[in-house]
Amino acid sequence: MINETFVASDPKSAYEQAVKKYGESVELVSAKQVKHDDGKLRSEVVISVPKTLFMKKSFGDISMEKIESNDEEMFLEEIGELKAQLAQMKDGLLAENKLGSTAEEVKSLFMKKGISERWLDEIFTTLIGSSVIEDAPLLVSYLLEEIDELLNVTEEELSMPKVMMLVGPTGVGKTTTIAKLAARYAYLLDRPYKVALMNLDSYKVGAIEQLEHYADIMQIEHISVSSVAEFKEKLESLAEYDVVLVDTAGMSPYDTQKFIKTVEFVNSDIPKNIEVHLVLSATVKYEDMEDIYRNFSFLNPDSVIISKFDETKHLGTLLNFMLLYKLPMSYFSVGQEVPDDLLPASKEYLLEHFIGDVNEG
Ligand SMILES: Nc1nc2c(ncn2[C@@H]2O[C@H](COP(=O)(O)OP(=O)(O)OP(=O)(O)O)[C@@H](O)[C@H]2O)c(=O)[nH]1
Ligand SMILES: [Mg+2]
Repeated sequence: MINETFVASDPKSAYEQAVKKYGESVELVSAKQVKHDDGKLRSEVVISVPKTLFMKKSFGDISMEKIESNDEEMFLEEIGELKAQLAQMKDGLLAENKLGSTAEEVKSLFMKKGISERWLDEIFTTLIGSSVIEDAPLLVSYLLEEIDELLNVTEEELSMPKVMMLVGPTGVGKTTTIAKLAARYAYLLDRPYKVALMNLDSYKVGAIEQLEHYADIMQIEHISVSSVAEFKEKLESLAEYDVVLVDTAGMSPYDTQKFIKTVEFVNSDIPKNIEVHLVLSATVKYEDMEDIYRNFSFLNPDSVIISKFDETKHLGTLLNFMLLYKLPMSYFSVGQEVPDDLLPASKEYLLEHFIGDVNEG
């Protein structure tokens, strides 16, 4: 695949240029706003297309053989060989220093619980030769400590006015979590914070009503906006609010148009600090994780809110996501009740639940 950057005054036009050139099947890699030398902000959208399509669209029908010179082919072949050799060496190392049955058992237990072999192998290679590797309880504690060290938690910080935007796949609990956060900030902390709720557009019938309903019950300001200009304007009018919680429509990782639209809001030049929280269900499937990360990462999430903790005992897949992508966690949603079922993120809580699962074997 080849990446190509398209530049325009806004991300939507930049993306449209890409679609015009390559068709609807372009894969979005990133979208951001960049200040150019002339001082103007422009949007850069990076897309990825198969190399053959790139050649065809960029150089017309010039024979591919000419472009793919012998040199390049040889170079690629050499890289391929080197890669294969490296993989062989790594396998050899692990096989040679055979882990031993205790370590193999612990490894397969963690793998069964959802932790990736790649991550485990990295840790085990550093332990080969040490006594830790022969003592199962010690080894389990060691692995848990490693996990604990790699996890990150963001402190709840409300001293500066801010906008918190919740994004994430469909149905993960964004709107419910917004209601819980609103109640927490407005009524449950050391002092009442001034909170407003905002809906970005209404992609779905009933989406606005759901948030409005919570706002009514809690007697909190609720606003719905449908354009970036309106977003900026409303935020200016909410200048004296401590927190503006922004609800967005659920996005399938493949719904490029919604991403492009949301990027425009995230990157807009607004008067307040904007924090993007990716809401991820604890029940996330291993095979969906990578797509979710790849697509939502271009909204530059500051942290992850984990929802539906109560719906699964198996947290390995989720832990694996946190270990791989190293995003800090901000809150845990542990049930449907507003406002009770919300906790500030805690490593202890996550690890305790994971250990419970590991102990069950
Ligand atoms: N068990 C459980 N259910 C939850 C939790 N959080 C939300 N839900 C439920 O999940 C369902 C969807 O919640 P919403 O808040 O509407 O999810 P959403 O992400 O806003 O959905 P879309 O806007 O459609 O993308 C509702 O039935 C919620 O009650 C949780 O932590 N645990
Ligand atoms: Mg919703």
